Amino acid sequence: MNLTIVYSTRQHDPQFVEHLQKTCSLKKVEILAYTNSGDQSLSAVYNHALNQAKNNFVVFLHDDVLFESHHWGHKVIHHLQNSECGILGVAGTASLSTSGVWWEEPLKTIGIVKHQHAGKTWTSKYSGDFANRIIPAVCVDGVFIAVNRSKLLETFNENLTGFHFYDIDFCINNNLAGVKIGVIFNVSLIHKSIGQTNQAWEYQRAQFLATHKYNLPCTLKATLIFDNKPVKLKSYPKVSIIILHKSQNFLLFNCLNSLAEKSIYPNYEIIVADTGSSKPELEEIYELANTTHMNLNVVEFEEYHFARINNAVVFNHSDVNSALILFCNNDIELINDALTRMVQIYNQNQKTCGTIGCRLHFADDTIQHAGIQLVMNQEQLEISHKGFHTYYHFTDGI
Ligand SMILES: [Mn+2]
Repeated sequence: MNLTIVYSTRQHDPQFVEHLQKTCSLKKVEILAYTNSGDQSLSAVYNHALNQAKNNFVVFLHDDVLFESHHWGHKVIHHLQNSECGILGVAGTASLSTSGVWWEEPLKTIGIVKHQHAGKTWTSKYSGDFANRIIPAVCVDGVFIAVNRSKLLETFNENLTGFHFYDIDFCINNNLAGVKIGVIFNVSLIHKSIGQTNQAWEYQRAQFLATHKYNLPCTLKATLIFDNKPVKLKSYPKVSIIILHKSQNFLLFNCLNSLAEKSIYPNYEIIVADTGSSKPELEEIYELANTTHMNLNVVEFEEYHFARINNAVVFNHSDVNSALILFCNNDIELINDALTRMVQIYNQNQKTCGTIGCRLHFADDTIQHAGIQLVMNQEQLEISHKGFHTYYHFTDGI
């Protein structure tokens, strides 16, 4: 399996061809360089290339990029071969708003690209880094577009003149036709441009919107990204799991079920601190405590005071042999073995870390927080939820 690389340029530059050959690390790569001073639109050039390319996998590039990673050709081929995607990019979004500007909804953008301009290099983090994963998108930026020709259902739109919006239009048309699109992270490139918009860009944005007015916004749901590989530890210190509860038993039962289903942690006790459930509700909880294989105890309190009750359970009701305490709300469900993973982090960082949390998602799979962050904002210390309401603004963990 091989790759065809396509780009359009104003002036032929043999050094760029050499750079592509060297960094993609594919001996038999086909490079189609089109010298075009502007008389042909990019859509026309790219459609021509789609017909000319010898290979099924084709990469469309700007001529102002530098690759940082070697073997990127192999990585792209691997992604295209092993995924459902017809189109891959390095930057894009899971939601294109009615403006047609893909970076306009920062909560839903995806990808990491370096930029270089006037001697400065900086990194645009449109999301966290997802290493070898592909994150689903509705469109990707034209700086780098890799396609699986046999999966494409639409070509580039030649009604779009010029050099802008050909990429977004191509993606949206394919996406609407059912082609899967994604962003990859293991191909690292520097774009020698700041991506500034201009009059031509505005003109073509208007052209694009005239066609796609009724297709926007075009939005995907957030996808839950998590690791599910079983984790084995050298030691399993005892954990006391403390859950405050009042009524709404379905929440507690879903929480406990998820723990039973997802976690293989062998050494824990659960203490449900009830703060005023009704008698029948309490009976249900006691019945569960008596029948479950989980090590579950119930303690009843007359009042509801989150801090005081947690303290009381820690000091008066938890096993003195417990090394660790997990304070857990009743309205969460585990999606993987977060308990074992948190203990793993504890085991690895015992000397430096006293408190460990895990990433929390809302029910719509967006992020509630990927940790709580403290930021000095001028003279003020601010506390906030890292990644709040974003799709992918967190870094994939262990
Ligand atoms: Mn460019």
